[in-house]
Amino acid sequence: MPDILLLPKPKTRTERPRLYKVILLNDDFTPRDFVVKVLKAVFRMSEGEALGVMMTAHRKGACVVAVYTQEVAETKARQATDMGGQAGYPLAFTTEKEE
Ligand code: TYC
Repeated sequence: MPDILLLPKPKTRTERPRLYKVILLNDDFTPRDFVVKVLKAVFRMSEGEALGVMMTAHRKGACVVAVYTQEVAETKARQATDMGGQAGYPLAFTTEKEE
């Protein structure tokens, strides 16, 4: 018979971090190619991925861009929104907690 080591049951469980969606909102003023440029720069998307996300937001009003931990989601949403603001566009990204 092999010896077995009996370890005490851990008393606390490690919780998975809650995830947050970054959402791109449509507007009537930001040029399509500028939205694509921001998606590629901030979210490391390919041209094709960025075009798909931009067109979904354009047609439906909004599109989920990606999911991250809260800190990363809020930082990227702010960076992307600021890129629009600095170019004089109302481009907006928001974050929303995932259920
Ligand atoms: N609707 C904009 C236009 O027609 C393009 C656009 C797409 C802007 C998606 C924002 O999230 C957006 N120029």
